[in-house]
Amino acid sequence: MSGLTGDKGTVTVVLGAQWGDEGKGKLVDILSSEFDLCARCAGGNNAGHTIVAPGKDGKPVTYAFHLLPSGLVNPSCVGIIGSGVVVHLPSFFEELDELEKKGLECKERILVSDRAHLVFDFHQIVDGLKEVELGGSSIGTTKKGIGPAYSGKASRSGLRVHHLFDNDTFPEKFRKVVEGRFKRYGNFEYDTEGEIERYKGLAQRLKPFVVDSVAHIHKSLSEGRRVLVEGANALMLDIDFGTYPFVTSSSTTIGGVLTGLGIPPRRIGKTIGVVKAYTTRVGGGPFPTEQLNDIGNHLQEVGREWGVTTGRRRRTGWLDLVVMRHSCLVNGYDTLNLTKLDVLDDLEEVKIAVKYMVNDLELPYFPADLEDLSQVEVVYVTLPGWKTPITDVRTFEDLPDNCKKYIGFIERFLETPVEWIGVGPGRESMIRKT
Ligand code: 2SA
Ligand code: GDP
Ligand code: MG
Repeated sequence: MSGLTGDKGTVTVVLGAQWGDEGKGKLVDILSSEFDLCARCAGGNNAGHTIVAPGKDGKPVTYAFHLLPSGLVNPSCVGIIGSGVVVHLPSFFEELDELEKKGLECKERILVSDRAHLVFDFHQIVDGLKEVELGGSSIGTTKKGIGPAYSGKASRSGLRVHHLFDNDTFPEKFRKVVEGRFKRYGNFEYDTEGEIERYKGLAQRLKPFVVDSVAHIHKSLSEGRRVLVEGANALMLDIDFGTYPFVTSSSTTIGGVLTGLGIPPRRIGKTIGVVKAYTTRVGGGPFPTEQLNDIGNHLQEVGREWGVTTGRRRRTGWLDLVVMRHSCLVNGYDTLNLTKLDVLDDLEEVKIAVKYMVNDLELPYFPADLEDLSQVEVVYVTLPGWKTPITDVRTFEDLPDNCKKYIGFIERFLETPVEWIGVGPGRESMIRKT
């Protein structure tokens, strides 16, 4: 395939446009054959990307990525974990081992930023304790310690990868941070000294992977290497632009690509938004088009909507173009990848949310205040279904007419072209509409 990369010296970015699990990993996997470096810029092992690709014997293998970039499925692509990511080292090594067990040799192809913040087990314990404290209004986090690690970073008490290599100061810094958490949450069970010892070993294991990621990415770009950025989580989970506080704790939008990798805006060549043909959300928080009915169950079952990291059932609903318009404003997608269109195959009709009304007045923008959001009445357009299986379709022209109409409606409403159309989980089940 040609024309998949942006201009020379720029990065191509893949971002989740809704509440996550749109199928970013699959697009990243497909694109990565054209790229030399695949970077993660935000989040941690809360993310979950499923890739179905041929293994060494040609049979399909399902890979689950959490912290590592999905581009690693391509054997000539190097993965890099940027400085905006938070890294839980035991999980990092577990994931590497798991991938190697599945026949994916990637130990020589993964780099970790020396500026990335570390997630420790105590962050995960605190994540759980915070959720308990919130009771009925808990966020529904993945309990991977993401929020506590980012709050440590923002309050300038976090520990970064490079801190691991200073044997004289690391133990004292570590004890101090744990003490702070004990003060706040009580003396939860935690073997501080045991962890300090464990991290001596982990630091030695990590050493060969560590780089100055800012220097590495800029050098790669100046040498003409092509860089792909894999977004984790998604716009509506962004700490600033999502449904706060029901969000994750990082910048999951285009801004997070710049701050998470240390690149200037002119380095962004192309931004692709990944949007599911319907909507899902894991965890708590508002979801205006949620369908707590047979339609919702159908989308859940047919779409196999279970979390990759926690196995939780994902909530489901109709495609929401009010959300998508907000998403397009913030991220400025050049093109879209509409995924899981095949999941709608059996439906008589398909609905798309196009307006939020309050007291008979249309809200001009996606509201910041969840109180306002809880009062909206959603206005839908209804389009006829196509009632035809599309998983084996490989060209846009061969899609059923009603399916093309569904895509055309989205493109016109968002004034953004759909470049890719997902019609099944496998690598081959993707149509490129040029
Ligand atoms: P956290 O753990 O602090 O980042 O959780 C905060 C909110 O962010 C949501 N979140 C996610 N939503 C969708 N997918 C995610 N990744 C996994 C997947 C999720 C899983 O790919 O399936 O396995 O459950 C993800 N990670 C975080 C989370 O639900 C909270 O609403
Ligand atoms: P990500 O977090 O955005 O990478 O998405 P996930 O991997 O968490 O969830 C997407 C799920 O949908 C995965 O199980 C994919 O294998 C699957 N998937 C991706 N694209 C398609 C598609 O076009 N059709 C179908 N049926 N499944 C898809
Ligand atoms: Mg996911």
